[in-house]
Amino acid sequence: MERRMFARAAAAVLAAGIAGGAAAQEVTLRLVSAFAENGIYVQRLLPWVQKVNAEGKGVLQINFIGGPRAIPTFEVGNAVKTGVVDMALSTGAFYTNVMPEADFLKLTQVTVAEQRRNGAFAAINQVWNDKGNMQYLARMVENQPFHIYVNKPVSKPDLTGLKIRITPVYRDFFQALNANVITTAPGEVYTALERGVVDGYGWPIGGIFDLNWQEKTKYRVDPGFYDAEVSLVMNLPAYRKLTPAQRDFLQKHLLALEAENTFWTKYAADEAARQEKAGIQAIRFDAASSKAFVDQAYAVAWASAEKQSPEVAKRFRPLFAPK
Ligand code: 173
Repeated sequence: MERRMFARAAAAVLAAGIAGGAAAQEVTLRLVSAFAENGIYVQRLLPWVQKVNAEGKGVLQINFIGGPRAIPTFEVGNAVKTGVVDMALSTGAFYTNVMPEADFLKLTQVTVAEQRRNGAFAAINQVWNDKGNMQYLARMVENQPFHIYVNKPVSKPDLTGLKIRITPVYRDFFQALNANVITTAPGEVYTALERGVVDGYGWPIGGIFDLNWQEKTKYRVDPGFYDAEVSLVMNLPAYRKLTPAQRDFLQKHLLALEAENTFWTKYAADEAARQEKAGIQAIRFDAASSKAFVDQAYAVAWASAEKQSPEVAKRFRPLFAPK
């Protein structure tokens, strides 16, 4: 090629590159939720999305597609992994079909801020990148322990003879307590209770009113155990395609979202009071049994984690341990 022609061709390629770059300055990310749209998690996420969109003109926009009607709860993880959607609000228990490690995040006993400081967040991302083709973006729920809710009284930490709705969060622990377990998405809990298919269910301290489960709930077993993990995850190639400006913008807003997690402590107390008002009775054990109950919950879950993914469980455990 003659020198001048080459220069012209190079200029054309460069111009196209700049034009392409300019067009790529605003990206729109498709977001779905594995949790119901009218539930507390999505209700807290939507104002954040609005803020991102208001401040992200020309940089980054988020298009909220919807909840489990758009993509069924247990399929959301694969949708993120394969890039069917760019981003999702979910919990690890809903995508153990992508990697068993997803469910380990319920075992964190330090704040997400601390997880970012102590290397837990980076360690999580290494696994999420390698095994899930995902970027773990932000945890938007903290300080929401799980509980057992039942319609038959229990007097000790023993679920013998009871059919309990679960997700992977509760499976090993409730089985260790002799329950018969049935896995369902949150969207099927009400009907399962109504039809007597289950005698109870696992759920965090907050949110049972969102799907009217209080109508079908008599007791809550205390204390709670683990910490509900609800997070934003993103398809890894989509994340890597972001320009530095887009990534910085997103990161700033993800940290702002996490900074609002102080909300959950008061919400837990408010929801417990609301349950009491609705006639849901707390079943409490003595101090020694309560401690044994919580200790057993963690022991059973870590034993299961170490069996499912020994190397990752070993890496996570010291990083998730209380300070
Ligand atoms: O559906 C569930 O009970 C569950 O696994 C979960 C996890 C995090 C928050 C709320 C529910």
